[in-house]
Amino acid sequence: MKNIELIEIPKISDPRGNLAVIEKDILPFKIQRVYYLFDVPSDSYRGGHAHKELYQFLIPLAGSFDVVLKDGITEEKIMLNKPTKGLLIKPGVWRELANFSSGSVCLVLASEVYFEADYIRDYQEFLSYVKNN
Ligand code: T46
Repeated sequence: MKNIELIEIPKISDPRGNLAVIEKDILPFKIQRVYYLFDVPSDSYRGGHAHKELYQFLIPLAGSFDVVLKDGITEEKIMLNKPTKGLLIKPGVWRELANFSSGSVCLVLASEVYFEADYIRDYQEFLSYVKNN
């Protein structure tokens, strides 16, 4: 699917513990906001929306979870389970997050501050939006 990309985060291996680093060239946007999902019950479902302008980079800092992605034509499910592999989601992609493992943490780097008007939270509205854009 276009508008999504799995990106490897450079890692510095060390017997004292590994270090992964995200510098500005890795992402196609300037980070304006950072948030994270934690203490997520395993039967919980998050997302269920798309964004009009927002770029986001999701990193499974701990544990694992599934991300279902829809662009109005195709659908893809990606399991994120490595803190050195993140998922870039560009605008116009519906996302649903589920199957969170115990203790999982999802870190999100975002291109804009929080702005509710950027969300499309209705799936039918999303389908019309992608058809017309
Ligand atoms: C996304 C997935 C991966 C804020 O006040 N500021 C924020 O930065 C965010 C992200 C949320 N909120 C408020 C809005 C809602 O009242 O927190 C509440 C929960 O947000 P939401 O239901 O959108 O949470 P998720 O986990 O379903 O979705 C979030 C992001 O909103 C979304 O952009 O892609 O994580």
